[in-house]
Amino acid sequence: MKSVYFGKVSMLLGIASMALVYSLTGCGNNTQTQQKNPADTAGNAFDISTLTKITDTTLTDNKVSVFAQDSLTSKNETIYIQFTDLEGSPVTNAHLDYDVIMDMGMMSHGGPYYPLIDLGNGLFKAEVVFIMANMDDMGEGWMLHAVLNKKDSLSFLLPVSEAKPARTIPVGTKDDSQVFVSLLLPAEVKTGSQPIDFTLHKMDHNLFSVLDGYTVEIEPFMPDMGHGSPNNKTATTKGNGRYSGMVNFTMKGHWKIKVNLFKGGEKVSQEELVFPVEVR
Ligand SMILES: [Cu+2]
Repeated sequence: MKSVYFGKVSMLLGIASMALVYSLTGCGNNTQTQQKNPADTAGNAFDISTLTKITDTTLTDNKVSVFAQDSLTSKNETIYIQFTDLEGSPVTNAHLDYDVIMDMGMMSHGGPYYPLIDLGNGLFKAEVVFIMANMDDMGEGWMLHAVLNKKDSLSFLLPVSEAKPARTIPVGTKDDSQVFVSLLLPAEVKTGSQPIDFTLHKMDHNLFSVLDGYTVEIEPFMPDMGHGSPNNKTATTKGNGRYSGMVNFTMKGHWKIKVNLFKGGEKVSQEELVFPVEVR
């Protein structure tokens, strides 16, 4: 399996070389614009009371707060951005653009992120893949840049710690060089057959684009007991870099999921990825 240490070093080398082509003025040109999502806006107003506030800032007339399900770690994360007036009432007509940058001191780089979804009531949903954790004494770390109503520019420092166990792992591939494979399962799951989702993004200099057309082959096994499980289903493309399959955990305990990328029936990932999962 891939050692975390070597994964980091190779990622840093890749990032150092792409720093040469990165400029701070260039980061605005791939800013994602918001989308309306009928599925998210059709139901009742989204309840943010169960979320954790990560950070906030106050403008002349508005307050902008950033929420997440829990703390942020180095994986595919969903972030919520809320606009209110100074009294806390939602600002319903806000327009928002955003991007993410990691400031590592000597250099900066981006990461994959999806277009914003407008949940209504001044609330927006962003999905970001933090490809590494903030590192002590190396720059400011991850920052979320938001532009409100095409004029007010805001920057939020995001505390991103290391995901344990790893949920986003880089791997070399035959055609697409470095690919970030993100497993969307939490660290702990229940027994039984359940959906297993991944996102795939390729890194091309400082651009991170979604990667479709692969299949993600999964093989769960229990290292302590020397067995796997039947009736697993390879994750196949759903578009937008998203893949979905089925995984079957037949008993409680420590499981690992071996993951390989295939394209046109051929294995194209240069090494097998291993994602630990605790089944309770
Ligand atoms: Cu970094």
